[in-house]
Amino acid sequence: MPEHDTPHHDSPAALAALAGAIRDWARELGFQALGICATTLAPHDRRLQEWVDAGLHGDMDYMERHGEKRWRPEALVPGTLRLISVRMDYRHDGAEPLAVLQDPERAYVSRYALGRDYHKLMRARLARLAERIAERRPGSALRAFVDSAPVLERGVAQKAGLGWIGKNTLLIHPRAGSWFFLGEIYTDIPLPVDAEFGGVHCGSCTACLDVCPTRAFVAPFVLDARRCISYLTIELHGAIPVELRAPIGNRVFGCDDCQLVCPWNKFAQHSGESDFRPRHGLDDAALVALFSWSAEEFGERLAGTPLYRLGHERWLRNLAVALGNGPPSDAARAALAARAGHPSELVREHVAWAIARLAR
Ligand code: B12
Ligand code: SF4
Repeated sequence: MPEHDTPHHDSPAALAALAGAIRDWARELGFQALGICATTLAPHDRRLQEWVDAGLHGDMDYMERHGEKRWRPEALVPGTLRLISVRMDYRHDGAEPLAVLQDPERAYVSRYALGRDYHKLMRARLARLAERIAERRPGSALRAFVDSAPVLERGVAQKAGLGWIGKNTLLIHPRAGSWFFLGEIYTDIPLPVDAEFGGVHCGSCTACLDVCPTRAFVAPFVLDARRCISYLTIELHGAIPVELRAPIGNRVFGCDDCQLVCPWNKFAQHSGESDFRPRHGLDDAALVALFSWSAEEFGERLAGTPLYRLGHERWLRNLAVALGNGPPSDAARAALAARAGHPSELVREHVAWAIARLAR
């Protein structure tokens, strides 16, 4: 019987062979990198705690709710010995981001959100990877996560050798930049671990800190989520603070500025994943056109994309802010006037703000 058919034979050679096979399967499933680490996440545990204690997470209560489950993988999934971290690139060809950002009549949707929701795609792929591992080693515990609140994904990825955490707090790899998603499998298989990624290679560069439209970085490596446009346009449920509306510009869902200026992103690979291709011209759409979508059109067009969970009301909130930041064209004024009596107080207030801005 060949060695790989003796699943519970945990000799170092058998485990090394299994780790090699897992890397091959991951590549076949469309992941660009995979690393393995043990369950100790220091110093990321302490930093997370400091971040939450300082209240920098805003209304994202789930950041504090999970307590030690976030930094102690064994507390989240008892019996966990190893964390398998994977990377999937998402940047696609399409409209040039800077050209869209510089055109105040267009809507900037962050590049990760233009195609199919990555949670679904990556979770399905990770489930397939877990199945293949279980076929080779029946009885193994394998649990997949993608962007799950209880997992400290960037810390795990750094420990597993996938890159360093940059001053913009994103995970960066010297040959891949930061335009990628992360996912994990927690397992009880004592696989050989990879070397953690050594060093922080941002040098004296502060491009990301300087470009941030809302000055959201408290210090290098520390983000005040409450000021980040990604938080304001995606996570925040209520009104966008008035003083932060103008710097949002035409960013209607998320923000990429601190990635667009990062010199390491010159080396980012474009994704070959057809599911991440922009849908409905979202990479370069006119604000007025998107603002005219009814709730039904919003639902039909955006189902299956990350934008869907925003809901029509917050979609209109964000678009109203962007229209208020744009030129006072007749089309923008008419579009806003048509929504001035919207049933939602949230929408009405942002529309009124935008109308007042354009009247100045
Ligand atoms: C909450 C959250 C947000 C919040 C808060 C972001 C933040 N920086 O914390 C908001 C809504 C603002 C956000 C925005 C975005 N997010 Co987000 N987000 C998350 C989530 C769910 C948790 C992040 C978290 O734990 N934050 C808490 C802080 C403390 O942790 P951290 O940011 O990792 O911080 C580390 C460093 O700051 C470092 N650190 C702290 N102090 C110091 C000091 C020194 C000296 C050093 C070296 C390090 C250091 O240690 C911390 C712990 O490791 C993760 C998924 C997950 N479960 O992990 C996705 C995730 C981080 N987001 C992701 C993405 C893509 C984005 C956006 C690019 C989306 C967009 N285009 O709008 C932006 C980027 C904004 C930014 N600059 O971070 C990806 C990042 C991929 C990557 N390459 O890094 C993730 C991993 C989701 C995924 N599965 O792919 N996000
Ligand atoms: S995503 Fe935009 S708003 Fe958020 S920290 Fe980066 S540059 Fe600032």
